[in-house]
Formats: sequence, structure tokens, C-alpha cells
Amino acid sequence: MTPAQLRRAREALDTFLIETPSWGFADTGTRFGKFFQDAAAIDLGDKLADAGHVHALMGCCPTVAVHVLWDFVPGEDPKSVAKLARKHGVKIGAINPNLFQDQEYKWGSFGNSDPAVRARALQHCFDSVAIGRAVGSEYVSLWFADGTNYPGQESIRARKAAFEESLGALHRKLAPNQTMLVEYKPFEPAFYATDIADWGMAYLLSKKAGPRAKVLVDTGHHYAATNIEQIVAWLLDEDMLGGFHFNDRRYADDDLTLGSIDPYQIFRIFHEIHLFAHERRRRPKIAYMIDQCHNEKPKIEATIQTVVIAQELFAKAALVDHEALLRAQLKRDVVTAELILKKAFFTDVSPALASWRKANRLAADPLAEHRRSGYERTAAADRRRRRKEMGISRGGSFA
Ligand code: AFD
Ligand code: MN
Ligand code: MN
Repeated sequence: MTPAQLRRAREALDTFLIETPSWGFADTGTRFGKFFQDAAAIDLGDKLADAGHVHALMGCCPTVAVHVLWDFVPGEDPKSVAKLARKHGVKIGAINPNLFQDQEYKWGSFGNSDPAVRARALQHCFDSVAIGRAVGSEYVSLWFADGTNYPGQESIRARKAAFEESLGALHRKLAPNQTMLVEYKPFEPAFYATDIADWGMAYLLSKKAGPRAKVLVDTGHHYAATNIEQIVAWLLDEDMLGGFHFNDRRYADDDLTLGSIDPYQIFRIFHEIHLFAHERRRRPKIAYMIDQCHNEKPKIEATIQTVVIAQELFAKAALVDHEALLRAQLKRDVVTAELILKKAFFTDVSPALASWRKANRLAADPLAEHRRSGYERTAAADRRRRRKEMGISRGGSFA
């Protein structure tokens, strides 16, 4: 790396904050069963401790996304959650309402044809906005499992209208510093018509809801051949890109660790962001968040791995020579234009990561440091003991 490249990469890393998900530290599974890990977090305190440990190692994960039903005890003062987060050296980030697991949402939440169910779903989102205001969070992150499984099951347009109405009502409840992120997903759990199935639907619904509604791009929520960086470029150009949920996928919403399947795609997404910042002379405000579930990998290791690769790819993408790229494009020199991206992608940015970590007084190798610290072993023993005391039986528990 040249000194100029080192500077560019480090400047990019200084701007790159990545939010960890509370649910990524707890037990999860597949649709066929849960697979336990002894070190999995039992409660929010454990999740925030794990997130605080990751932030202490990485230096770029100061906020933690929370799930309202899984992380907040009804009636508990949300400010106590904010205090607990501070105790672990982190802050509460995006508030995620939960509109997909209660029986009442079997036929949908915002898209439900029963106005009473829609009202309850909207109230839950109002409560989530209030929690966000109480804990100082600026994002309410909305994912809807809503949709239908069979042709003819319900009116597609009636459900669209229902979403427009509730999202508009929710937008009117936002505090001036709050933004609502509208996430799309092509299918699962609905398998015929998901109500917010693609970026266009999320864009239109956000636009209609109001100026502080933006689109959330979950990198696992696209069909196999989708050009995600093209979606990102359009949303950036329309000032409608609110944030990301980072994960990787082989076939569907697989929630694999970022970059484990296709790191070049993530690099191309980050290239569009750096190119936008270069051309507009301003960095877009984007919520970079992880959304993953880890069954085989130890949860903290998988989270560290994701943050490490995200930083690496973000730094690589920052090295694209934008002027040379434009010259090649103007000359219709397709090979050179492509090679300019490839050159950045294949540049070893480990010197920049090492010097950034050194400058921030962080371990040179966060994963090795985590393993050396014995954090996982201590957490596993503590949580095994507490589960026993609490009489939590989980079948066979795997380390
Ligand atoms: C599931 C959904 C969606 C959502 C996440 C957290 O597919 O990605 O953002 O749960 O609620 O992964
Ligand atoms: Mn997501
Ligand atoms: Mn998902």
C-alpha cells in the first residue's frame, strides 16, 4: 500500500461504525430446531456484555440493535436498558418491533385485513418509537413477515393500502431525530406474495410514509442473481438508503457471516458508497448493522469475523481510483475500468487495518485476542451454571 492509499483506507475506517444485533448472541436455530451453545446469552445483560466485549476488541461497534419483545420486559423502564448498555460500554441502537411471532399475526400485522389486529400492531410500533425516544435511539427498524401463501388468498392491493396507512401513522409518531427503516424481503415466511417483497415496494411505501422513512437493504434478502449494488446506487441517488443488515447467503436468507460466500459483492456495494461520497463530496448517513444468526459458529467469533471482513472490504473499496475509473469509462476502455475495481479488491489492506487498530489501541488480531482472553470459556461456564440454577433445560447443549 502507498502512503496515500494507507491514508485513504484509514480515513474510511474512521467513518465506518457497525452495529451488532442483540439476537446474534442468543440461542437460535433453523426452522427445524434450535441448536444450543453453552456460551449463548441468556438475557439482555449477557447480550450487552457480549456486544461490549466485541466493541472493546473492534473499536467500531458502539451500538447494539435490540428486539422489543426479546429484550424489553413489559413495564420495565427502558432507561434501565440504556443504563445497562452503558455499563457494558455500548449504546442501544436500532429498535426492532416484533410483528411476526404472536398468534394474532398469523394473517399479518400491518397487512392484516382485521383492523383490530392492525391497530395492535401499530400500537406495538408506537411503543417501540417511545422506547427509542427513551433510550436515545434514532432508528426504528421495521421488518414485516406479512404476506400470503396462495394465489387468490387475499387482495394484494388492499394489503398495500393497509401498509400505506399504518406506515404513515407510524411516521407521524417519530421524534424529529428518529428515522424509520423499511426492510424488504422477497419471500419467507410468506411464499406467494410478501407484502414488502423488493426494494421498489419498500421505496414507494417509505416515500408515502414521510421524509424520515428510508429503505433498509438486508444483503441476504435478494434472489440469487440480483445486482444489489445497483439497488444501492439507485437508493443513494434518491437519498433513500437508510441502512444495511449485513449477512451472506448461498441460497436464501441464510444469515451466514458476511463475506463468507461472496466478498466481491460486498466490495462492489461499498464501492458505490465511496463513489457517491467522492462525487457528492459528502458521506451519506447510513446505518451499517449486522443481522445474522449463528448455529455452527461460536456467536462472538462469528460476529468478530463479520466486523473484520466488513472493515477489510470497506477499506479495499475506498482504494478505487475514481478519476482513473472515469477516464477509462469515457474512453470505453471496459477492461481497464474493470481492472481498476479488481486492483482495489485484491489490494492487501492489512497494513491499514493494523495501523488503524494500533492508533486506536486495539489488538492487531481481534479474533486471536478474543480467543486468548478466555471470554467464551468463562461465559459458557457462568451461563451453564445460571441455566442450571434457573432450571432451564435445553436438551443436549453443544459447546
Ligand atoms: C429475520 C428477518 C429480517 C429481520 C431479522 C431481525 O428475515 O432479516 O431483519 O429477522 O428481526 O432475519
Ligand atoms: Mn434483516
Ligand atoms: Mn433476514
